[in-house]
Amino acid sequence: VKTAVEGFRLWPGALDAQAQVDLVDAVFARLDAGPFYQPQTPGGRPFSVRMSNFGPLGWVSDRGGYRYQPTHPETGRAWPDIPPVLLDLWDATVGGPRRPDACLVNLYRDGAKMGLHQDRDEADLGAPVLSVSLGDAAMFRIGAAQGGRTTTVRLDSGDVCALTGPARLARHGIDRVLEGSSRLIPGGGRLNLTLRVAGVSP
Ligand code: MD3
Ligand code: FE
Repeated sequence: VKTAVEGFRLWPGALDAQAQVDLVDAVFARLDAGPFYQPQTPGGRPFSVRMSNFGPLGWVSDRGGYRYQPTHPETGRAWPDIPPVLLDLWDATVGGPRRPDACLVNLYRDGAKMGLHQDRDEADLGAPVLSVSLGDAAMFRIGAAQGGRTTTVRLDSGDVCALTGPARLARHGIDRVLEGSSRLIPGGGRLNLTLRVAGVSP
């Protein structure tokens, strides 16, 4: 896929139908231990996206700012483990010296979207990010870190994308979700799983 950003890689349909069902099962099996919640921006506004995390570290946002922390902000419990199949997918796609220690789980329902932003709360901004889309399709927007022109890419259920090198600091967001375009997610909507190397090397 041609985009404005070098280092953006897309594997359309990387996960077949059965792999998508299995991954949704793996996510839902962990939600009792790490339920979705609605984070707030540092300015005190609620995100329209609901979030949870898997792994040693999870991305959270509240009036104290953006950060990674080892526990769920509402339950105080450790985040559930990252589904092993996602670590295998990391190895098979971006690989590298370090495996991810954080998996942000975003749930888009009822018109939820995500404004244009950069991801820069991770300790090593040289490490890649890997993203898996499940459920309803979404229109994803991406442009260079410095600003300027952006490109829209449709992300369908089972698509995997990687952000490496210059794309790591790209501006990106989700303009809209095509509600009802998939029946994969119980209760409907779109799930996005993002694997990151968030913490410092052990
Ligand atoms: C480009 N999530 O969680 S995934 C996020 O679909 C986030 O939920 C979107 O942006 C979603 O921060 C987009 C694709 C993605 C993920 C991480 C990136 C694109 C990225 C990091 C750097 C550049
Ligand atoms: Fe992001």
